[in-house]
Amino acid sequence: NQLPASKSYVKPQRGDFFQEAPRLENYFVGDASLKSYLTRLLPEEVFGIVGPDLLKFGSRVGSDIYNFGRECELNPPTFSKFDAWGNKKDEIVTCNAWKKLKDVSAEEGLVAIGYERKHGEFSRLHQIAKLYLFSPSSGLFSCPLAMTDGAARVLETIAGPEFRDTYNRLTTRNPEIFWTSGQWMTERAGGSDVGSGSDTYAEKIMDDLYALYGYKWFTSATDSDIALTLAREVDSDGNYTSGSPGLSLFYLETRHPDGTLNNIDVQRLKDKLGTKQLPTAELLLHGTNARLIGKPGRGVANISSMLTITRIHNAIASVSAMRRIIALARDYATRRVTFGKRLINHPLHMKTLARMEVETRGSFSLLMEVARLLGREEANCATDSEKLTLRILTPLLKLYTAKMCVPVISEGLEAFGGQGYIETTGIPGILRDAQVTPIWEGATNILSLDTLRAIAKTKGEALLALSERLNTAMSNHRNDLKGSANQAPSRLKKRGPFFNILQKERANI
Ligand code: UCC
Ligand code: FAD
Repeated sequence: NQLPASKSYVKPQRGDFFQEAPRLENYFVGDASLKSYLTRLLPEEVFGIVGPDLLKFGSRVGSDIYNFGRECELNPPTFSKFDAWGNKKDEIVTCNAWKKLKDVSAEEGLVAIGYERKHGEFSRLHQIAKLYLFSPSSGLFSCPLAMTDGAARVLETIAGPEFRDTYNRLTTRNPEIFWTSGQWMTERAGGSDVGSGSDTYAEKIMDDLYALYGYKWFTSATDSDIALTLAREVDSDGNYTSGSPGLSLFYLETRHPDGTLNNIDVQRLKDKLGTKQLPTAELLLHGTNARLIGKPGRGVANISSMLTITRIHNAIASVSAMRRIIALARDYATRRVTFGKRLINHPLHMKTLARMEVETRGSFSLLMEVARLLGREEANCATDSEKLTLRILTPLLKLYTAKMCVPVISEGLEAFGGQGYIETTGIPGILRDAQVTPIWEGATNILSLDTLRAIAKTKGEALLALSERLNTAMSNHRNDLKGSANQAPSRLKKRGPFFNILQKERANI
């Protein structure tokens, strides 16, 4: 064989082919299920306000907010125990983008919308739709927001008027005064079994003012302004009640008015598999000033209303991460060519994406149903049956969406081939962060047991309410399917291969 005269192919070269990256434009515009759900569920006048807000926000979560989130991923928090001269400073340093995300969260009303209740029973739907757009771009600022929302609910429903100023700070749109909250429940001996595991003691100083002594094993968003926590009251003779009935709920501010820590030693930052953007620390409380909230000994029951909210936020994180990776994978499928055609034209690839889509849409519907019910409960217009359904669906929503998001996101990562494994694409972080959702806010088995608790506490009424709701949904769904089967095949075809495969998948389940 003779080499051609030019020998151009033997010179070193990078080649002419560069793969186009996946692109997303406006996240609200691109999310067909979110748009169609809100159009269907919200009254026209409410959609007239919510729609434009989400449209504007859908663009931000793809631009400045996305960039802040990436900056948080690339500049994780650091911890510095001492200053150069050996003085203890216990400083958790977060990047500027993390601080900006706090301001954005206030300005956009990401907690406030749920409490202003401008749209009555639909306010939670507005807030949760907005958080759903925010979460995958948020650099995990979604985590402090979840706990802030939960704390606001506790202060609104259980705490007295002396906590009004704090409540206002948690629910404000003014970044200058906006505060976030932590939720410190877990200790070394027990994250699930909090009643047996809690070894934090509360010594009364006077009235409702206490000093807390203990070691909190996991505290996320440790840079928060306040925290709700559990501790065991000890009397002057050192007596206390063990187990869950001995636990009370306490409110604390993490810093004294002069800016120093409120008798809290930061021991270290956790070295985690994911959620690296988020500071999670171990804390030693040595006389931390705190105030009792609610009745003594009702700590677990009182913090449960916080758990209801944070578990719904957990589901927002799980479902929106699934949605994000599918959106990216779908776009990529229009840009990546293999075996002579774009991925979107390989039926097997599209079937893989369609399976993910079905799982995500199911999870999304469950999330929105819970959001709808929560909004109705808080606007005092939920029926008894709706309240019971909300109680039983909340643990089911959390456990199911968290469990499903890990395999769905793993599959989504594979849809990018080797590029899905490359850090700078931003895709690996989605999988890493998903793995925490089945663990925190109650591991899956604990949520299964909470479902049984909901059934037992209501003497089976919650299960009955859910089964009635499911029967109605199933019969509506059967009618919908009948309706779509009657559609002209040519109309289905026009919607493209993705839609056709989705229809088949729907028929299979
Ligand atoms: O992980 C955490 C933060 C992570 C960072 C934030 C992520 C935000 C979301 C993501 C966004 C990106 S904080 C730690 C979370 N920890 C947990 O979730 C704890 C998991 N363990 C449990 O849930 C357990 O089931 C316990 C602690 C509740 C079990 O305690 P007990 O004392 O053994 O439970 P009891 O005796 O059954 O219940 C005590 C009382 C009862 O009320 P009464 O006395 O009136 O009968 C229960 O009905 O508490 C009530 N209760 C509830 N009420 C218990 N659970 C609930 C509930 N879910 N709803 C209503
Ligand atoms: P365990 O309770 O020891 O559970 C271990 C396993 O046993 C789990 O799979 C569980 O499902 C199973 N199990 C336990 N009991 C039962 C049972 N009765 N039946 C069947 N199975 C059971 N906590 C906070 O309070 N505040 C925070 O800010 C916070 N941030 C966190 C951040 C991260 C990144 C992580 C990973 C955790 C965080 N946590 C936080 C702690 C988290 O809430 C706990 O890890 C979680 O609740 C589980 O508790 P545990 O680790 O003690 O596990």
